[in-house]
Amino acid sequence: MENVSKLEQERRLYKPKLPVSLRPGILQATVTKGKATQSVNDQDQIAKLFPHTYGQSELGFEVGTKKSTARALRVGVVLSGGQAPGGHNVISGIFDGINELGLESELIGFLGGPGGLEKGKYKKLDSVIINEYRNTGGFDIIGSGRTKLETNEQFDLCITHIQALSLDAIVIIGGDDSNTNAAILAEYLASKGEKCLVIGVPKTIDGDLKSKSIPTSFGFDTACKVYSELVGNIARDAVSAKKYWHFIKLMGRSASHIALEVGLQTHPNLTLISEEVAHRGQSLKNIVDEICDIITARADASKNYGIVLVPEGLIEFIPSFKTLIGELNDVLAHHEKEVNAKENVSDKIALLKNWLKESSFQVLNSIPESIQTQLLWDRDPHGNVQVSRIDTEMLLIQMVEAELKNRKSGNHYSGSFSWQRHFFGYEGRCAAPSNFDADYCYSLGYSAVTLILHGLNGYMASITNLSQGPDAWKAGGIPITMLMNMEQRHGSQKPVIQKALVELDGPVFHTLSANREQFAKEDSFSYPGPIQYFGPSSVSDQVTFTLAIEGT
Ligand code: FBP
Repeated sequence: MENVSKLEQERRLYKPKLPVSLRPGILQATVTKGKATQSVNDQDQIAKLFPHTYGQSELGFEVGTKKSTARALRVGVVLSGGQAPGGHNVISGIFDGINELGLESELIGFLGGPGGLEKGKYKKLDSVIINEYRNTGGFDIIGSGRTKLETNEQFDLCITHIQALSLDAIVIIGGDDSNTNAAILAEYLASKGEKCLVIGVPKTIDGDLKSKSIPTSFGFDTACKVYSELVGNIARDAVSAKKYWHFIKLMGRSASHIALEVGLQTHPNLTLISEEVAHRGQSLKNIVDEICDIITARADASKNYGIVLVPEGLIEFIPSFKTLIGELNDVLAHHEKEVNAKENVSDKIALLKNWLKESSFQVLNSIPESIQTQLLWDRDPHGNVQVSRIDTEMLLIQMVEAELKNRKSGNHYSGSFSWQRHFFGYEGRCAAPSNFDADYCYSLGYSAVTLILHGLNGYMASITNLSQGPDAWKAGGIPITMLMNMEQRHGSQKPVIQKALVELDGPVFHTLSANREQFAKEDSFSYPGPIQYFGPSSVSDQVTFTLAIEGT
């Protein structure tokens, strides 16, 4: 039986669009220098840690009057961290880009993420392989992983493989943590006098790798469109059956950009935004009360159904939980073995009492055992709690149920409450990239090659003006260090890329908050339907509300 779906067969023929400055070819592109840059915070410390790569200028590409000299390139590529739609197009952009420079150019794909670079596991990517993966979702062309490159031993192993393969450059396609890896590797190679360059590409469905020069990370567009289709379908079911409250957790480890975007696309009765919870200093009880107020008001209007969107990272933004998780991270960094040696959760909690502050211990003690267990699960290699495995929506449902019972006994609520829970995350991460992501990713791949051709190290490929369509896109690059600051990780201060959270005084959040009352009371759901890859451009080339509202 045929393995390649009809859609994939058609999509393989799609020719992604490039920014105007790269259309005549990479050799025709010139680089214009902007101002020297600084890190977002902790400038002195970051400058000291990155003496070779700190303070470089922002760059833009223009169409030049004469061509640069062609020079075949040997480039290694790494897919790092969580999957995001469009990764294969970054790789096909790099492949086509280096092939413009000479037939002896070669693209080496390191297998299974940064670990592949460390262990020297790779495969050569030729046109047969690349053509199979054009415009497809997933990272399966070479696989991905979350290994953190941080020790000199790891970097020295990378150098051995870089030298053996005579690589001119490595492109690391990743999120904030992976691009932090890229910046550190770039600095290390430069400090050792290695000629190999390191270029980053902004990936993550979470949308939190973002700045003025990086209007969005790739994958956010497609993932949000998939989740919005699903949430819209559920809303239509809710309004048809009129019997369930649906609690839908949406992926996005930390920032609530996905929940906000999906909220704008579908108009649920409540879209929780973690950053707002933190800003208002809300407790879990405050959030539950807010949900119950909406449920009660709708029950009074005979509407015992609705939709609540819960951002995946919510729990980490509730101030008391934030403190608890911060303390747990530090404690586990030093005492993980002792804690894991205890078999049952109650023994682990009793042991943790020795190291946690009393207030944090009380918070941990107040939550169901299932959530306690999930909070203690291993951190990822970058020290993050695995929030995708915490049943926050279930915790809310249980607490809402209890509160509504209370209200009923006091005659403050007369409705009926039946619930359904959902978690949408992995469903969207590997979808076939939308036209936007297909074009954006291919252009990022091309931009990465342009940066390499011009000998730039420690840069991230960047495309701006994204809301205006490829004819108006501006390609270039920014030094990765300009996105960095110092943060507490694994129990000590580390240089990392600062996550871009939802701005509560920004126009995107304002659009949601201006419509909240109406969304809560009425059935003003919107049904975006599935991603359209063909057909009228008004539908198939739509950008996210986030990009359109920000106009970036
Ligand atoms: P990146 O930051 O690497 O892009 O990963 C994002 C993400 O999809 C988060 O939204 C989610 O919390 C996490 O990955 C899940 O991790 P895993 O793939 O290890 O289950």
